[in-house]
Amino acid sequence: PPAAPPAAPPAADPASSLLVRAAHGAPGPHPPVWFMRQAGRSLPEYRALRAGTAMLDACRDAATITEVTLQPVRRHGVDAAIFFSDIVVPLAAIGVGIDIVAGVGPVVDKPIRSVADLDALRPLEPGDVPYVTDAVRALTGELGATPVIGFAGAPFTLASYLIEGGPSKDHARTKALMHGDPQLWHALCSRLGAIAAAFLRVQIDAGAAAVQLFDSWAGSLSLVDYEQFVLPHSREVLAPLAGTVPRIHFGVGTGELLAAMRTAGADVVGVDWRVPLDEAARRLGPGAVVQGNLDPALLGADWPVVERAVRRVVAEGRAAAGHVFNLGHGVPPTADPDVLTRIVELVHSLDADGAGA
Ligand code: 1CP
Repeated sequence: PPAAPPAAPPAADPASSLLVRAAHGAPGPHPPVWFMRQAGRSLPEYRALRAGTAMLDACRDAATITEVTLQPVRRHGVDAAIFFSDIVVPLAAIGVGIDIVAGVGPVVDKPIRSVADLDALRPLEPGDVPYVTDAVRALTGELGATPVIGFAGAPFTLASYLIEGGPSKDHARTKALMHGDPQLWHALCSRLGAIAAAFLRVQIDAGAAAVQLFDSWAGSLSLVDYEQFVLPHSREVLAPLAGTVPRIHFGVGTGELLAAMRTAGADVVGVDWRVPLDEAARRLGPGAVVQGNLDPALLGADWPVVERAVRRVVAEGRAAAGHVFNLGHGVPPTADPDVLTRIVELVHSLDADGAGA
């Protein structure tokens, strides 16, 4: 009979990665680093691959998702891969009329204005997004010890696109509906929360080692409104995932909401560039782990300016129980990819505890 194959070496395990350890507040040699929107338009290899393919079509093809997700890991040596998709992908997958228009963002055919419109939002089943399962599986196989971060849009941010019909600066219709018809608002957000939770589950079941819930536009709300209208629904998404993988929760302009967002069930709270990480740690309270928060606009400055700012962010992050280095929001399309690579190298040279840095 043929000789038995040699025992496979133990699989490298993302559960012991820098990212997962930092999320649990465990010490590491240096902060893990990844960038929101690292997979995307700042990379020439992304633009080449995407040429002629609509965004949502790219998000429905497992081979494309896998390649685009890997591109920034290969190029920059980041400590995590963010799954290439979009927050509206699960909505499109259940048949909501939505497209991602180049240069605009998500655009909805028939904005939600009444209870009858909720019929469009049926629950998401894993079979609705087979390309997500396939791509996460392929990625965890390719990446070994490097974690794949799954993500979803939080109920408020998804609701804002569905109600406004597209991107909005003031979220006026969203706030009018929230206050004017709280019953419809809560019914809408319950459905969106279930969809987001199911989308995260699919990614975790396929091997994602961490998840991020993006409530990008929650910073447009007062704390009182956030606590009454949004937090319960974000909690419905994150709380059931306790004990699975680390949960990161992020929004822009959320300085007033940080402590509340932590109580949604976040192991790591993302902070934009407006609040220094030591102040964020103070607002969050003991044991908090932070992610952030280099101002993306600084990527366009001369390297000595970038270097000083990166060192400051890492130093301020030491005030928290753990720190995942990131930008305060996504990589701008105009960013020079070489600057991102240099930032990764710099962060990797800095001690997490400050002893030798
Ligand atoms: O054709 C293109 O390349 C379109 C640009 C693009 C890309 C690359 C969009 C349209 N989405 C994405 C990918 C994407 N979207 C990722 C994966 C890549 C990565 O992070 O490396 C992620 C995590 C998202 C999530 C997303 N989509 C958020 C939350 C993150 C954030 O930036 O706050 C939001 C708000 C969206 C909506 C969206 N999709 C696309 C755009 C331009 C927008 C924002 C529109 C607006 O201003 O409201």
